[in-house]
Amino acid sequence: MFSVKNFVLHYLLLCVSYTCGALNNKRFPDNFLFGTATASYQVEGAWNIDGKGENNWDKVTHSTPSPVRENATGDIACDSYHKYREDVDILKTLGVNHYRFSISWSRILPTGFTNKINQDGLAYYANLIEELKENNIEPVITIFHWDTPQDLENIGGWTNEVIIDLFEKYAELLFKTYGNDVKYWITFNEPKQTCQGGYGSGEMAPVIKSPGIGEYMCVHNVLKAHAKVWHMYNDQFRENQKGHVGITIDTQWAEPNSNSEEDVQAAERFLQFTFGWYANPIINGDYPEVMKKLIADRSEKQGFEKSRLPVFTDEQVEFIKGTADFLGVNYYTTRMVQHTTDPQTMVYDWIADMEIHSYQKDEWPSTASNWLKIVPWGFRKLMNWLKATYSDIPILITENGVSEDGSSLEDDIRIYYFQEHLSNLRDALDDGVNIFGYTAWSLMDNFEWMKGYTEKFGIYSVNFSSPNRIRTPKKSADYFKYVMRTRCLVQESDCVDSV
Ligand code: PNW
Repeated sequence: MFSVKNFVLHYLLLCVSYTCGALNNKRFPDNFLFGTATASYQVEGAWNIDGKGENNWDKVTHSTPSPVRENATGDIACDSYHKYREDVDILKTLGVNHYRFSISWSRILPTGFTNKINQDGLAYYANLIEELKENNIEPVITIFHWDTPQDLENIGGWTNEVIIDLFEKYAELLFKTYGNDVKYWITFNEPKQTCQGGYGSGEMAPVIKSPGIGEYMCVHNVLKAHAKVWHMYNDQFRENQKGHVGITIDTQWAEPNSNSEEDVQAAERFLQFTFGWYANPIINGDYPEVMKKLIADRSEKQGFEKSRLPVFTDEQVEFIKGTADFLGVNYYTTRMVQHTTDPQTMVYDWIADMEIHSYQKDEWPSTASNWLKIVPWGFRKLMNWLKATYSDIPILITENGVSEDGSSLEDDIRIYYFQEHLSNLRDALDDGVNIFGYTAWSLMDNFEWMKGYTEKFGIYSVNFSSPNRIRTPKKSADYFKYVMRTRCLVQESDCVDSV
């Protein structure tokens, strides 16, 4: 169990195994939010219960052959649909300030349209919100975390612009129903995964492979939908509900491979293509110049009549500009980026369009997820890049975490990951970055998309073979609890108050 003595010992041991910097010993400010996150498809289960409609992840996980590891599905997952009270109890035990979860569109609107409103679905989230509020936990709600109603997916999903108005109607229903109790709304979680994964590389639902075309069409619609929802909230709800509407974007930090001008520019290009693709329109009104130019040039060489990157009209630029009250940021890992000598001019997809080469260093510790090497300093660098690039927009860290294979509840690697990342985050606060909260991914082990249940991100473990999905704290839950209580990363006698 967790004790200060164990903690010191433990940290020293971890430092033998991994490279440790000195941890920042300043307390986090009193008003800084700490929480944990989940997403509807990953935890709820009850995929066809009480009137929920089918969505794209139901469809993909039920297809044969299934693209998901071990043919796993989210049919039951953590069964949070039935066990939400227990989830809130756990959150209370941890002592978090907020809980980030997402709403399943097809649980509320089974067809995606407002022709049919599922009252049981509405009641589920009302109960969850009430339970959270009673325990003084602030709900932070993601409106869309990748689960598109299948009826809409059938007609092209996010590549068909009809979805924009339907998404607005869905969001309007959420604001009307829950808005008095919700201060933080996130329109989309990681449009890169929805769009590049869903319609570009085909590695995520709906598993459409249309590289260089599909992902750009998808993002164009996502950005318009985001802006419509922000304006609708701003015009109709903000005055009474006084909440904040943002979007969550993920990126790895891009570290230049050398300080040559070419590598530095390549790393900046990576960030503009990965983060700026969404953040630049939302903050400044349009896609990053470097993206517009490169994709237009490459499209021309490839024989396209116009750029594969769709163009916003002046009116759309004005409409999309300034539509985030805060940025949600998901950070997990870092890549080294260098200038490429092979720009693959005739290949069209988002990765080739960047014209870079990237890799991760062998010496960076890795985990159960092959893409996730542990690079805590990348977090601080990313925070400083965001401040420099988007002039002090408020930032909420909406995800940060690490996986293991579930073989032990002694998840030292996760404690190490949290300590080092939170320390870098605390450094970023010292650097003057405007960060108001941190959300760990994830509250509990859950359906990790195409990896099924083989990669565990939870600070609570879930026994997926027990009928009632028993939750058990891992060792990191104790550390997390300690940080929530003390707002400090090191042993209490070494903590200093923040000024
Ligand atoms: C996030 N990357 O996805 C998602 O929002 C979660 O639903 C998911 O469970 C979690 O991360 C862990 O995978 C990401 O390559 C997937 O940097 C990949 C990356 C980042 C986030």
